[in-house]
Amino acid sequence: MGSKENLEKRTLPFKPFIAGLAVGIFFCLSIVASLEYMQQDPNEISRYVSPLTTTMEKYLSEKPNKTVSGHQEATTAFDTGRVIRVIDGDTVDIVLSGERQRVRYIGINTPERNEPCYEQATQANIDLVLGKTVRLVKDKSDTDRYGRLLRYLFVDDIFINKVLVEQGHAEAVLYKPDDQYYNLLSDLEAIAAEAGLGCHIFNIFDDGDPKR
Ligand SMILES: [Ca+2]
Repeated sequence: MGSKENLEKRTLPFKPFIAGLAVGIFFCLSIVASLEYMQQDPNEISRYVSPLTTTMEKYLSEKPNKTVSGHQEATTAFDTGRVIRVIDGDTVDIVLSGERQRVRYIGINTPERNEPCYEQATQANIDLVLGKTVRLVKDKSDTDRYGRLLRYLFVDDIFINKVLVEQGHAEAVLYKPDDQYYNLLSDLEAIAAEAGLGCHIFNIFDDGDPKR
């Protein structure tokens, strides 16, 4: 009797330990088994993950679309017309829906009629757009005080305002509030000035008088 009681007293503290160990082993085996199972069958993982992924993809794909369509409303609200006359480096006449409209390029300025390099800048503009179909893209303003349309011009993928600055035939000018490309155009003007391209040799772009 005495020895049996002693045996029970000795084994009693081990019972919770053994039970805990068994539970622990069971959990470890369950995790290992489920990991192996998932590794073996990737489709099984995707079956659980895909509803979440699909929701996320849907959300992500919807979100940029919303932004893009908002962006498109702002930047692709464009007209397409044909350039019938070039006035100077930054102004043209365009036929839009059968109507003749004068268009002033935004973000840039080219020399006026009485200034050096007027002929070259005008010729550069003629070479780029005369007789061509152009896309007219608005920034924020529609027209200036002279009733001219204020626009960025594109011939296919060629951004005309930008090319004129790159060539050194135009300077970048911030006509508020139309500032969408001002930083880009400023950087390109600095590069053209550094290279002494186009009109920069006449030093006419730093007079602080960016006339329209
Ligand atoms: Ca001008």
